[in-house]
Amino acid sequence: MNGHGGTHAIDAAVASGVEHLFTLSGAHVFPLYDAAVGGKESVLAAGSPRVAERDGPVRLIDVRHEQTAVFAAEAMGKLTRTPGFAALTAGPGITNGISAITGAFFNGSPLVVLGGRAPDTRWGSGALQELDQPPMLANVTKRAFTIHDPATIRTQVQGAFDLARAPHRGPVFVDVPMDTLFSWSDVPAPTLTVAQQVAPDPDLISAAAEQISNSRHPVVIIGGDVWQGNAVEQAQEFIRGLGLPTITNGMGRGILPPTDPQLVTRARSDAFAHCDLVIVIGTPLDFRLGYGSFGDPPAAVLHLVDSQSQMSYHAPNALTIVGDLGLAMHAIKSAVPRRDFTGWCTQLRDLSLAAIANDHELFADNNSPIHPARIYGDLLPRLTPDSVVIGDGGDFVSFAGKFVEPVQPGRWLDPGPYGCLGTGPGYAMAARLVNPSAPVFLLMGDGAAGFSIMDMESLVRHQLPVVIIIGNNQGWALEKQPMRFLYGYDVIADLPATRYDTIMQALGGDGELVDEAQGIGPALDRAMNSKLPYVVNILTDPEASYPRSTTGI
Ligand SMILES: Cc1ncc(C[n+]2csc(CCOP(=O)(O)OP(=O)(O)O)c2C)c(N)n1
Ligand SMILES: [Mg+2]
Repeated sequence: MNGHGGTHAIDAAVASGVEHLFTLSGAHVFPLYDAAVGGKESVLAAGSPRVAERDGPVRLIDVRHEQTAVFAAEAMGKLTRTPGFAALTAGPGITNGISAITGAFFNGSPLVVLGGRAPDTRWGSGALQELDQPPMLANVTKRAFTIHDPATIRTQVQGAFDLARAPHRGPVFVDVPMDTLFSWSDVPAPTLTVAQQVAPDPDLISAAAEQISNSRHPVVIIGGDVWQGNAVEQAQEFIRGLGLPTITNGMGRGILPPTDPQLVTRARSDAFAHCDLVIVIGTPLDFRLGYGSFGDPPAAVLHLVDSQSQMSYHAPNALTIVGDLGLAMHAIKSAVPRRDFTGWCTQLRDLSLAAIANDHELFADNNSPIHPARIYGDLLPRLTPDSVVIGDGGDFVSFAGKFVEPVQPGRWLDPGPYGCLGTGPGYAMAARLVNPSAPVFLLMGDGAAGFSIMDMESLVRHQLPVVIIIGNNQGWALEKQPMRFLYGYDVIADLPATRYDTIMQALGGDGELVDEAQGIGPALDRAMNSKLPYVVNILTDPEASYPRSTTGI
């Protein structure tokens, strides 16, 4: 193909299944935009720039802050299991995207970020935004590199996409000097490489099968790599075939529906206190899982990971199996002789159902001020099986994680272990683009809302209606309560009762304030029926904190 660097980069993206490019305009990456819309003739034929942006070979979605471009691209990778794609202009465009790239790195989300770069011909002379960016990204990507030869853009960008989608998935950063990206070259498209599935070690499979057959109280934890690795069916067969009680986290949520008798997420502390084996599949043994230490004396741990980089060396008791998660689960299931864990599983399921039944008191509480949990009393009955729920915030999102149990995988998005506030509008943008007709609910803390509030305008501009529920407790509750606990007082934790709903109206969307419990349901209905992004700004009790048992430290 003959073209400038943008043409070759976009061609590689399209060959990798990319349909959207998230960005904020910068001259260093203009050739990408030119290729995404199909050049000047296509823009003229489209009749308007907005139509051309939408209907080109790759749809251009422009935002108001680069972090939103990367959050949206990351969410594309999370939801579609195809690498997301963002372009950031040189220097500040790229540094603005670093937190979001880091989040993708922690989440193992497939993502390619293409950065602009000052021209090679001027390098060292002090060109605008001249900065050697890959060293800044090296620590938070699978690979960060520069392409200097226009004739290699096609293959090297293709390589970036192949690497991002190979286990263990994650972000790849590549920058291209302006003179290289604007140069023309004629190169053939390379052949696509398909990552080989790594078969797990058969001896370790036998050892794992023996561990399961010898255990009395095993429990399974399913994490996001099971979803990313396309191993949902194998996970369901493994869990159901062996009758194992199961807890889900991150993008693993929804792999078992709430009605499944094996799902015991709400009995998690009882399960960990009394189990003798924890089978952790596709998620690290990090702070969310007590660093891999469950109960006292600690239970044995079987850890299935998709690549060497995911081994947790701090958990010496763990038997770790590296390889394709689907292959590993299938092989272990076939090797375990018939065991009956029904009694143990039923015990945990009953505890789980009892915890869920207990929620109803808070769900029906009509006292003033509104308890944050009360919102779910009206939200849960409105969630359809295809609804996507996104959390961005502190305590408010912990409540969401507790109460919302997705019916299908790929319908729940949280920021993950990096915990960066401000993911919301970007994640919502991707969720709406991927699911044009499913309801999308974005749950935000009032503090979180401030990080990316201007990108609510991007939702309006791109006609992406989303129901945005702000749990407005007038402060940073997740920091306020720990500070009180440690010092007996708190500072810098209070915020005003800001009218985020009228901000949304000013940005072209719609919204309303809710300050009494009976108003929540009707407001949600109006939001869901609106054809616009809609903020339901709910004033909640500043003193009602999430009953937290882990600190993350
Ligand atoms: C970018 C970023 N800055 C700061 C923090 C620290 N932090 C974690 S939770 C939290 C409070 C969030 O407040 P809000 O979104 O209003 O939710 P609430 O806890 O009040 O429900 C803060 C400041 C963070 N995780 N990410
Ligand atoms: Mg708050």
